[in-house]
Amino acid sequence: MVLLNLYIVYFVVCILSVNSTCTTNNDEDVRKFPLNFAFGTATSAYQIEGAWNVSGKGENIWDKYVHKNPNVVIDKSNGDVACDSYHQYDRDIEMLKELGVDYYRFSLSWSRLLPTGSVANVNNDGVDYYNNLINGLLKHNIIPFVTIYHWDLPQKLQDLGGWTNPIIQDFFEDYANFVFRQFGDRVQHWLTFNEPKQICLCGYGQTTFAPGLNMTGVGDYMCGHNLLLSHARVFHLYDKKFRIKQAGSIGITIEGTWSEPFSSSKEDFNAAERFMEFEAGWFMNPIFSIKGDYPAVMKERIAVNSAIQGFSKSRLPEFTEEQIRLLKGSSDFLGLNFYCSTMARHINTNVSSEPSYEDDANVYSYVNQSWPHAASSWLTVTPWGFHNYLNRIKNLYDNPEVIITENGYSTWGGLVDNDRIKYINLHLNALLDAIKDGSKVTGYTVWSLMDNFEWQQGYSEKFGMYEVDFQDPSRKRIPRKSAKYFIDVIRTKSVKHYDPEYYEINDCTNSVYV
Ligand code: GBH
Repeated sequence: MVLLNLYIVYFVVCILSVNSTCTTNNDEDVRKFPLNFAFGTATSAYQIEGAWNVSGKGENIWDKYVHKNPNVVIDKSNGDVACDSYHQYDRDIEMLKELGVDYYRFSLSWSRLLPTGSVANVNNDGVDYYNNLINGLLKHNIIPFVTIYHWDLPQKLQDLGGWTNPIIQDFFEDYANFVFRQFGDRVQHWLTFNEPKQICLCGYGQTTFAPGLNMTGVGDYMCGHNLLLSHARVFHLYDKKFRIKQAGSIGITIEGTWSEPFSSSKEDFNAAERFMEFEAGWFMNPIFSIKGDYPAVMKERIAVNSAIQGFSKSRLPEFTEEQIRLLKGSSDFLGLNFYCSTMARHINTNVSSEPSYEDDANVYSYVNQSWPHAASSWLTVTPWGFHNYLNRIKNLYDNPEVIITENGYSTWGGLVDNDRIKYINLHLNALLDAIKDGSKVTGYTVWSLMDNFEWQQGYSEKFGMYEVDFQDPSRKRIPRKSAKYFIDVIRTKSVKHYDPEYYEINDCTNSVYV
């Protein structure tokens, strides 16, 4: 997908290149992005919109989950009001304008548009809301980049079994058809899903995310299967019915964590590979590999463990040849969310009688305590892992176009967020290293535009380039230092080379800030 018109960009870059970037007098310290490279920032509906029961919106699984089990969220908060973007979207657009982003990645709330999940029952206020948002973005030349599903299933569909019931494929296809018809005349960049692995592992395998089914080794694989088939159907729907007329592109976002072997032993190397195959490979392999289907190591291990446990067939559902074919290549680009790395160690375990994803993967995966990390305990700062991960994608999947749909850093708050600036700088440098190695990365998205409802962490961990005052009824938003840093990156389409010997973020005094 080409997010940017080259000629306009070239013109802007020429004008801006007379300005110097932050702290450097040495041209060699400045690394330029390709001319058609695009920058953006991301949010998701449940995390920012609020207005959970306003103007005809139906209940979704996160509404229900957090209302019923307030203790799953660390500060017992919820997304009832969140950033109140349902009412404050003008300010959101203004912030995007301040940043100068090329695009804004946001998600549609299925139950705001279709309160029961079905196209038989449309909520026109919901349609108006997204029309206003999309039109407002376009008015300011900000490209809307729309995620169709970011975790908030209409509750009625969950009552039918959610992603474990194959009927969900029909509902998802109808919903996607509806949004292409409503918004596709102006939206040309689509993502079917955000992070299938999290939806299925955390929501169906564990209790960390809604709907909290806690059926590890069974519910997670059923969810993944229907989700992949739903994705393929919507890709082909777009391809056949909308692509020519709407001239857009459609992909999927998958999160990738780099897994670093504990030692140079073959066993640890295999454990790290197995970890990555069970996590992102579960969804990348069927769509992006030449051969298609689930990763071989997943198929083998789950089949063996299922047999030992007395199942008559594998707990991992099988694709037909036709389904493998439909899934292969069903994405115009790979949306990659990259945050961090983990360590992997080989372990010898006896398969327990209970089905379990962990047993199936059979990897001891842990956070290396010597790596720096963000406020979120899982979020280690490993830009080298980002570089490695991009190389892995290039080599494994025949070098697809990649858009970084999320990358970001959490703090406990405060406007001077030097650590976030450093994180973004390091990851942009790693991204440029990967491009140098031949990766086709065309866009970079910061998670997030502003602080928001961070799922089970509530409002405690803050990912925003804008701080949001959750005590203020109008949810006032204030730019952090990182917003100002990102403005410079976008304006100059360049980033300073990171060198711990002399790099000082505090030196950024020459930049033109808002
Ligand atoms: C993204 O997931 C999401 O797309 C976005 O909605 C979210 O706000 C953002 O990251 C920041 O978290 O607490 O140890 O159980 C990134 C992948 C998946 C990482 C869930 C954290 C929970 C780890 N995330 N995971 S733990």
